[in-house]
Amino acid sequence: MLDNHFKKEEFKKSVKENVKMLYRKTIEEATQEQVFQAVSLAVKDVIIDNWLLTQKQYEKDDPKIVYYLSMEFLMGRALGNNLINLCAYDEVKEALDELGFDLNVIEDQEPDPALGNGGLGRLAACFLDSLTTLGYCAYGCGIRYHYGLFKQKIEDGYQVEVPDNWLKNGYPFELRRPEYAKEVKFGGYVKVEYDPATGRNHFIQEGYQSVLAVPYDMPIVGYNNNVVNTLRIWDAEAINDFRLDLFDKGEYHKAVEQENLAKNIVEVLYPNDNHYAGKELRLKQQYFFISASIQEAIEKFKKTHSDLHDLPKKVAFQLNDTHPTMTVAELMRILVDEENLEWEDAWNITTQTCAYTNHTIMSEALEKWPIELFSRLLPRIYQIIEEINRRFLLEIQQKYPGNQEKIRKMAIIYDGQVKMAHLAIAGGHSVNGVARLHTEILKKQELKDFYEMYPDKFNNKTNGITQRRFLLHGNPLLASWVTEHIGAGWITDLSQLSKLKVYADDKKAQQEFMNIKYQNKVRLAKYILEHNGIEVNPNSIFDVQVKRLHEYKRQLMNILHVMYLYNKIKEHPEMPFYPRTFIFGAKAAAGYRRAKQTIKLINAVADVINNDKSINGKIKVVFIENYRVSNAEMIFAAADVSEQISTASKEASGTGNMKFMLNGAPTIGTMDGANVEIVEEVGAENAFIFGLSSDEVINYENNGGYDPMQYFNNDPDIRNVLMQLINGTYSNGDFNMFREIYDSLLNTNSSDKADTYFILADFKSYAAAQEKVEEAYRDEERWAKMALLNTACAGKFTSDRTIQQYVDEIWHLDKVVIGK
Ligand code: CRA
Repeated sequence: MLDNHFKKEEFKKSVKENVKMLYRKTIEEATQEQVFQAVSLAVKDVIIDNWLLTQKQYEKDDPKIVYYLSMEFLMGRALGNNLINLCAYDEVKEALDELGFDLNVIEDQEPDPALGNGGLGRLAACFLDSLTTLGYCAYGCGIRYHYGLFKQKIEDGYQVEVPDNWLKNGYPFELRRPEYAKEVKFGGYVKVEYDPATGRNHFIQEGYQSVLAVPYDMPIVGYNNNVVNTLRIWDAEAINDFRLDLFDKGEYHKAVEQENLAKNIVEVLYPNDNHYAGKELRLKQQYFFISASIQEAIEKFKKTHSDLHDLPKKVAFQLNDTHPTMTVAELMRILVDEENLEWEDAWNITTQTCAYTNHTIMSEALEKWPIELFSRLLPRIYQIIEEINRRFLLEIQQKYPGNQEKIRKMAIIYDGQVKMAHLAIAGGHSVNGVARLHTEILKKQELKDFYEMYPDKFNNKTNGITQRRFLLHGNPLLASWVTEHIGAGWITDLSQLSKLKVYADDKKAQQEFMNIKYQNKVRLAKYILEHNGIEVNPNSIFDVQVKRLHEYKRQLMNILHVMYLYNKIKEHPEMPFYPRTFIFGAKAAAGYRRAKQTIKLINAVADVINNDKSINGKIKVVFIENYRVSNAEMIFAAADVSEQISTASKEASGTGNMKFMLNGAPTIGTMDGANVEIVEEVGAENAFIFGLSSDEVINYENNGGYDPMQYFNNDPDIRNVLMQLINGTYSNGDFNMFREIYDSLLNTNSSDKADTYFILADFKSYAAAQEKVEEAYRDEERWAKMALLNTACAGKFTSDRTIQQYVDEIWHLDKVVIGK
């Protein structure tokens, strides 16, 4: 084992030295941001030694490698997390104290690398943490967007997007690796040349434009094991030689175009969660990072192996949703066109190497590219997909002779479109969903035909989260308390949390647990006061819904319920009511109008209720601006109630639900996604479940929907709340501000379906569940027990468990020990 521990004096010296070298300043003169840079470099120095050691060990052991291919990695800040995983957090905190700096403030200087939208991107980040902590050889492969997900400002209650220039001051943890640059080609045409010597056709792309993909590596530090893996994100640069060549030929225009291609391609992350926008630039981004990553993987493999038929023994490609599905065709291109393998051999290698994770059944998220666009941008890749499709259709016909319906539903190319999910399923050996219910819906509904044809490919991998970030770093008080009671084993083996169950009825433990929750609420209240100017009462129930804003997640139902409660309090001021703070945090995709209106509604309701003195602060509504990984850690730690209220069947898994549970917040939710498994672990008596089941929802959908009007007509409470959307109550008399939301629920003047997400159908059972929450919270002992049991039963939801299942059932990786 390498002694990676921080010798305090040495570390202080190195920080001062860095400040001097970087800024020509003494540490006393340096700004907090400059100290952040200096500290990060000192930490990186330690990490790099382990990074090198890990590399050496990999060279020696030659383990199988998984490449986790993803358009998104929502890493969150690195400094604090790296210190946690190096087990050096306390030492560094002390060292900085002695230098006159506060580690928390230094951590706050780091931009929050937001190279992802929501759950899918954050899952990728948790997976890298777990892969490394478990000692597996893994690369994350993605894109170095120059602008990550926009920063959210709230102005007059509306969301305003501000560009996230996260690289502005330089990012200390990345390393540029120009020696691994790759050329990626777009456009042009394919020339076919017959080679009489081999009797084979050769396919040569000509007249193309190209960009240079330049990798930047970020270290992924394993917990206390000296393993450091790599997140490799690709930047784009113009290919200079080629440009000069064009200038010579007088093709100025083409040269400039090539420069622009490089500039545009990695400029910005598309801000859509669970939604496919069909933009040409997005397709370019996909091929760009896949081509570079696959070229690199093959090159690396060939350095130490001579036979490409062995690729599946040494390499696994995991496709994080369909965004990286180009992998299948690019690998075929390299094997057939460049390595001269026979098609059948190449196909066997490809399908044994690739595996696909599905993250959604939302139809608007399905990637279908128009043939015209695809074949123009990627002419050779398109030809290869045509051939894959041709052979796939033959297979279908063999299995289901004469069944045109199967062809129509399963073809990879159909109706002028390339269907990426179908390519991902045909081109790999594994298809997995991200929670048990989701996988079952895939098998029975969305991917039924594929499941019938390839039952063995389908499997479930319920998502997980890393406890290192979301408990050890995010909730230090609770983390210490847990360690005091059951030892530190939970940090790498979360199932040990179950040892806390014996404390569920222990008065002292309950009090300590709730006291920690209270302190975390005070911490969040302070943040809210500083950032929102709203004073909240830490003795009120903190009821929290933080996640992307999406209609299916039903933030609208939550705020309508707040309106309903407010009406009740106004009508019956004497009725008992336990004070509640409803906390929201959510970004809406920049072009998602309905979602943005919902943000405005939440803020409008907050304005009215928070300023109504007559209700004595019984309800407060807070919309936390710019919800992101860094403030999420603090929010989960402070939550009493976890809102997981998606329309059943729509939320594939959810991962926020697990972070709340781990931090001791019971769930109010529907039987959707991983909520089902959460309830299974913690017991129905320790959660608040309501609403239609997924079967009921799917049943309605398959039979033409349902009629929300009946609820409007028969339920005066619902009617009142809906009327308030159009009578100016929350809009200073403006009847139109929330008209569209009202219409979406009832559709009085259109033939479109109304209330597609069953808000009115679930409203009353939601309200009833919320009453149960209040009742349970009033009983202090009962609540403490529930909260404690949520933490105690969260063991299943570590991403360490998820990753071990991927390893055992899909990737079959070898464990590596450093210094062995
Ligand atoms: N939006 C699902 O909706 C799931 C994550 C990670 C999502 C979540 O329920 O927890 O993936 N799907 O598996 C998605 O991005 C393209 O589909 C998500 O983050």
